[in-house]
Amino acid sequence: MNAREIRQMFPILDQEVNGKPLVYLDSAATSQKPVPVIEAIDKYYREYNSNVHRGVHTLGTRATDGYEGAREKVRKFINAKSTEEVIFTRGTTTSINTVAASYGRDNLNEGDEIVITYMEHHSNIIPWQQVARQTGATLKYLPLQEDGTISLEDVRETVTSNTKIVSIMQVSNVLGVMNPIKEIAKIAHENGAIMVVDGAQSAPHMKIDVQDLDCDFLAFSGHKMCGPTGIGVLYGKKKHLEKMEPVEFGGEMIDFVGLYESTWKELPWKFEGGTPIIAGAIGLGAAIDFLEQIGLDEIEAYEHKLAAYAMEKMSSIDGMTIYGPKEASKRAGLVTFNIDDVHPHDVATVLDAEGIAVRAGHHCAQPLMKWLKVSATARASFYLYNTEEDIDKLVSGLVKTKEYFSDVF
Ligand code: 7TS
Repeated sequence: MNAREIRQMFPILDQEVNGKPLVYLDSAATSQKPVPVIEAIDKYYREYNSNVHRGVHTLGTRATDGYEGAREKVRKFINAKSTEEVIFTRGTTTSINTVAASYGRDNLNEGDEIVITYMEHHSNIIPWQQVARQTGATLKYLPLQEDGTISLEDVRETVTSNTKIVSIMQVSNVLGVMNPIKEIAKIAHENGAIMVVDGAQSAPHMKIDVQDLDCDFLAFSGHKMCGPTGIGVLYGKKKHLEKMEPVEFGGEMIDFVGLYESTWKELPWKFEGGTPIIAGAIGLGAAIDFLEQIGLDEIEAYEHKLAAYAMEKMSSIDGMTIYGPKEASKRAGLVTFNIDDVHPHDVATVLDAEGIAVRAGHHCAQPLMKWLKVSATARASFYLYNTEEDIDKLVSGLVKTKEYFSDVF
């Protein structure tokens, strides 16, 4: 399938916005959904909507098979050893909060350190701030190189025998950098720490092998990888998950409930209190099938090509500042930028009038904005359905933005 054929599988893209064909360049915020994912969810609700893990009736069994079948698809997708290590959550945010509130709370003490970086998304900062406050542990920030990349030398200096948790994003949602997670995990382990990976921006775009990375936990969201909102994954090594306490208590996650004490189900269900996200999981399973049919390596290579093309075209615009590494080979498929002194919200507004959707703001990364010494930026992010033509339209839109604001001021 080429990009044009892929694009046709996303019905939402076939529309006009403000009288112009839609150019969707905000997939880092959320991706669009292809027909097979929409149909899988539709089919579940039309044909076998039922609660899971409880009844013997036929619809209940079909729903349970769909839900647990999706778990096996996720297991294969990230090469986890067992489905016991795959927990369905609401998304990356919930997954990281679960690790912090359970593993963090039980394993951190005064004097222990949690290492994160300046480039993290708020959902990989605040849960650690909270658990640091509760346990007396200290939050330490790994410095960034001038171009926003991480140096392993800095990792070796920052991670010490006091470090208990290292939590880092695999791909930055602002700088587009791809971090050397496997190497960082090795350094973390040499120091007796665990490695938590925020995979929100990597899982949709590249092959992930949790055994090869040797990470202890991995968090990602379905909605950024062609799946529905409201579903995500927490992968954890069984040896950790087995010892961890659930953070939500109630139906579904229990084995025996007494008047004053209760016991939990085995993995992974002890972490899935309440009626689970059944349609979401089934939709995520369909998204994984879709991405694998195209091929994650192919998607990654295609997005690198788009990023290189965008970097080349965009940097030729006068007054353009692009954040993150200049070399396209170090970047994933997104470009964060500012143009002259135009406020990024104004950039996004002018582009929207041209039918082009980009994100403007702090991208839930205020510490990184501070590090970049800006209050906000604009960002164009690409996915498998974007084409060079989309980037050409973005570049024309940016030239128009410049002209518009040079006329105003
Ligand atoms: N981590 C990273 C690296 C992210 O990019 C995001 C969302 C999250 C965590 C949170 O994911 P959620 O699904 O739990 O919300 N990033 C963005 C973004 O860049 N623009 O909008 C959402």
